[in-house]
Amino acid sequence: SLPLPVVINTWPFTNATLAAWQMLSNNRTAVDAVEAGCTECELERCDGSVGWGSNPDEAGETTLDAMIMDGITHDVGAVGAIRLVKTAISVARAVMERTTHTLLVGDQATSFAKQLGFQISDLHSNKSVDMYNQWKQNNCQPNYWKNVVPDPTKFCGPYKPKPFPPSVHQVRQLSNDAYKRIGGDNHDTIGMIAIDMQGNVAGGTSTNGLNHKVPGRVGDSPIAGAGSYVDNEVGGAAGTGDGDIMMRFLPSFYAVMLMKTGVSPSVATAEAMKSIIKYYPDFVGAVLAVNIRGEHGAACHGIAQFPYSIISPDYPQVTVLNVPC
Ligand code: SD4
Repeated sequence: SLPLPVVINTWPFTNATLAAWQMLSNNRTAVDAVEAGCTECELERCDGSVGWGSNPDEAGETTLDAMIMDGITHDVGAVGAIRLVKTAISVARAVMERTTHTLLVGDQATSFAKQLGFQISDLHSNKSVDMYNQWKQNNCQPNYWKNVVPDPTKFCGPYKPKPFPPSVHQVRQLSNDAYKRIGGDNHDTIGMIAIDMQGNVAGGTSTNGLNHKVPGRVGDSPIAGAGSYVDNEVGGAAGTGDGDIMMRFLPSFYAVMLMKTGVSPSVATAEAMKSIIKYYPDFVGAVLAVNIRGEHGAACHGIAQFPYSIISPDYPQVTVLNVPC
């Protein structure tokens, strides 16, 4: 018997896995499953890295990135840095199903959601306000800037270009600081792949991005091929980690294309990681993949191990598998 249907997702976000599984068990589609799973994380605010009320940007606001991809049609819908809407994955699905576009961003993504009847809500929480205030008290470390200096009269920005280009070493130092904030306990984005009873594949992601990001920043998560990618004839992949780096390599696309040539999910994800590490040896992140035979695997870098959640006929109880990095 085929080890299908299957749901796999990043991190030990097992309630999300179960919410997606519930859909598949009721003979709903892979797209329904991915939306339900990512919604669960958005409402639960998985690890503070998904959904509202955490990881405010430099202006203190939480904004969300999400995408969904349908393996049957190859349609994609996504939102980048959407404001004031909690259910980013459902807005992404609306972009896919109610427009011929792929990605809407910022305020205009909010207006789109509003037109379709999505609730407009404040995405601040006590936690995000505390995080923001703490960052300001800590002199507003310009975590994601390089080659700039803070205005001395106003340390919390705006930032000015540095008079001279910094050395390669200084740039690397800045990047290292950014990496440190992503690893460790700061778990990430949900990235999920579901394959339904009919063997159709869907993928999706949802995240609030990175703490103190520059306002307007969009990460890898809503970018097809970066945050997630599926091909109904092959399988799917999804990523988590330092999205500013990941989106330069399209690791999900790369892993799926390797699987298409017959490579196993474990090897395909390892190769996708290698392509990043070659240029960014301090990269922190992970990619997981599953093929349409239900074989799965993941690869990671910069953390001790990467846990991912799975449920399928082979794992009838939701299970967290740990991949050493
Ligand atoms: C991003 N990849 O926005 C996402 C978030 C994440 O560690 O996974 N953070 O870069």
